[in-house]
Amino acid sequence: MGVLNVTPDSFFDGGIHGTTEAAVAHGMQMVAEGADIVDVGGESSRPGAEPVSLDEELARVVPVVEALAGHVRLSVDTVKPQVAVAALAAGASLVNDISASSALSEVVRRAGAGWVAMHMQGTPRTMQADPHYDNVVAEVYAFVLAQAAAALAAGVPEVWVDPGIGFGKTLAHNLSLLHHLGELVEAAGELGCAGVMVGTSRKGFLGLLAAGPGQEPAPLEERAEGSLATAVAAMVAGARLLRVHDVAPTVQAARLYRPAA
Ligand code: HH2
Repeated sequence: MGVLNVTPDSFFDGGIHGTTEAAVAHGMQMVAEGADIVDVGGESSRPGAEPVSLDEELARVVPVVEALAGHVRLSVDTVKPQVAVAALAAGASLVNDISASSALSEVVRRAGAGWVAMHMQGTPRTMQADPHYDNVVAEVYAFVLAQAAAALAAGVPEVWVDPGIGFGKTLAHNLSLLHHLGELVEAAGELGCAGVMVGTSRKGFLGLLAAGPGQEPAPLEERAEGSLATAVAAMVAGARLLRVHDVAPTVQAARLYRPAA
């Protein structure tokens, strides 16, 4: 899954694909590089990000979905039911829901589309202030599996679960979730989910790991290696959907895990 942020403030590609034309061109480039899905987002969820109005988000997302429809499977990254409805009508068939809310899963059920249920502690504006868990692995996995079970029981035909790396989590929390990912893969499979999705691409914890103790976090440009390493680790653990900015190298790595034709 290639990331297509049509936003001025996303942490990695904010402002780069700000116009519909630039966003569509970048989407087509990711298709050429081998993305199976393009995830279109019109509201940044980076730590500290401010919410965007409904009209603004619709104006950013819908023209891009319309233009890319027919070229690749499209996902919409939104927490607003109205944006999900409009994007599904414009050609998207997957809703990537970082709030894992029943309002969104109901929209998806009515459309017969797919749904990603992601875990987040708090909201993007405040989530990195002081994340706390008694047992991060148990709590995060129990939450996404419960949301998935409810959606499947309600009749959503395709449900993915995502631990939400970086969403209200410290470095230690993120690493624990990645180290135990195989357990989520197994439980999601038993439940009847489509699979586990993971997004580590260029995130802050990779900057901390690249820098070493006591140093400033490594900048975005120095997080490509960590992004690919964590993508491969997630694939080894059984994750089947990786949300990434760097499609070409991740597709090369993914070919190692695809059954030979
Ligand atoms: N991460 C981001 C956004 N959406 N969705 C899922 N399911 N999983 C993730 O890990 C995830 C996500 C954050 O990254 P990005 O979209 O690149 O940045 P921003 O939120 O600033 O637009």
